[in-house]
This record gives sequence, C-alpha cells and structure tokens, in this order.
Amino acid sequence: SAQSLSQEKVTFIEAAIENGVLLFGEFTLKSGRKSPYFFNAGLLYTGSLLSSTSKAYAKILNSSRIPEFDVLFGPAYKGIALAAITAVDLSRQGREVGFAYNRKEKKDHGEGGALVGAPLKGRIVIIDDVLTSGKAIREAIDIIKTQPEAKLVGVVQLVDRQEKGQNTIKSTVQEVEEEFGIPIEALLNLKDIIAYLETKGGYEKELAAVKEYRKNYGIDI
Ligand code: OMP
Repeated sequence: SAQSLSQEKVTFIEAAIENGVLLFGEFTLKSGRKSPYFFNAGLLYTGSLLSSTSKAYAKILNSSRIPEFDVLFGPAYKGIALAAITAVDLSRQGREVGFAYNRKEKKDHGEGGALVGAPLKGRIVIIDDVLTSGKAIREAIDIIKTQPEAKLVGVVQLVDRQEKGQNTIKSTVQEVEEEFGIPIEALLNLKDIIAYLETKGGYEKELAAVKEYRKNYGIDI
C-alpha cells in the first residue's frame, strides 16, 4: 500500500524520475518483454545520485536481510560502479569488505584474466542493477560458481521488477532464491513504483499501462 512507502524511497523514486533514470514509455527488454517502464541505472551519473544509491545498498547490506560477507561482486558493466561505491560507503562506516568485478572481454596482456579486484574467496554478495527474468543474475552467479573458494551468500538489486522467472510460474526472485539457497533483496520493487505513482497522482496513463503489464508478466504481490 502507499503507506508502506518510506520517505527515503519517495525521495529516491523522485530523483530517478527527474533524472530520466526511471522512464515511462515503450521499451523492449532483454528478455523480449515489452514494458511500459524502464529503469536505467546507467543514468545515475551525478555524485549525489551515486551517493544516495550507495547509502541505500549499504543500509540493506548492514541489515539482517543479508548475512555476513567478505567480498562485494559487481557484474560488468553496471554492477562494477554500484559495487565500488557501496564498498566505499561501507568502509566509511568502518566495515571493510573486498570489491571485485569481471571483464566482459578476455585480456591477453597486463594482469590478464576475466576477474579483477579482490580474490573471489569466502562469502560473496552480488550487487546489481535490475532483475527481470533472471538471465543477468544467473550469469553473475555462474561466475562465482567457477571459483572453488567462493561461496555466494546473497544478492542485492537496485530494482526488482517482480516478474515471472524463466521456466516456471514462480517469480524470478523465488526461482533464484530456491535454486541457489540465497536471499535476494532490492532497494526498490514494482510495488514501490506503483505505490509512488498512486500517491503522487497525475500518472493515470502510466499506472494503467504498468498494471496491464503486471497482469502479463508480474507475480501476485
Ligand atoms: P534479466 O536478465 O531478464 O533479469 O534482465 C535484467 C537486465 O535487463 C538488467 O541487468 C538490465 O541490464 C536490463 N534492464 C534494465 O536495465 N532496466 C529495466 O527496467 C529492465 C531491464 C530488462 O531488460 O529487463
């Protein structure tokens, strides 16, 4: 309900709309789904937007929703910056964790290898941008799985679009949580975005389109 939307979330959603990070229109998603809204984390490009984003990630990582961990892993490309800023924020609060990411391209000189940063050892948390069908997060999990000394303990997304997964009628979150035995948390979800639009008013057309989309691809929430 609208009442469950914190002032923090309202501020973040408003900043996202103002800066074109959260857009309404017609978008074709990676999964092929045609969506009336899109969240582009690549447009979080000012210091203040990055700062509020890292603070929100850090808050979830410091909560009991995510277990203790050693390394934050940010999948290329958007996850890299998100994990980096969050590691900085945690450090400023006196909590030291490693930061690691992957390259998309293989490199045959210099430091070599597809992984950069902290060794992928110990308990790993993945930080990423948006969760739709789960393809992107599964690719990131596959990278962690190639590391024998790494144990994935959680995932934090910027936005959970609360959609159906790839193969079942379950939600993506349910599917991936069950398959890998880990919690998946998000700073924002579709329910928050809908609650915001309802509270704010003036978004009747967008709300109708988003609700129609949710009928096709959403999960019961
Ligand atoms: P799935 O791989 O289907 O879960 O889609 C998630 C990825 O799609 C994200 O990593 C984004 O790159 C991209 N995406 C967005 O950035 N914002 C959206 O609102 C929707 C998508 C998307 O294509 O589903």
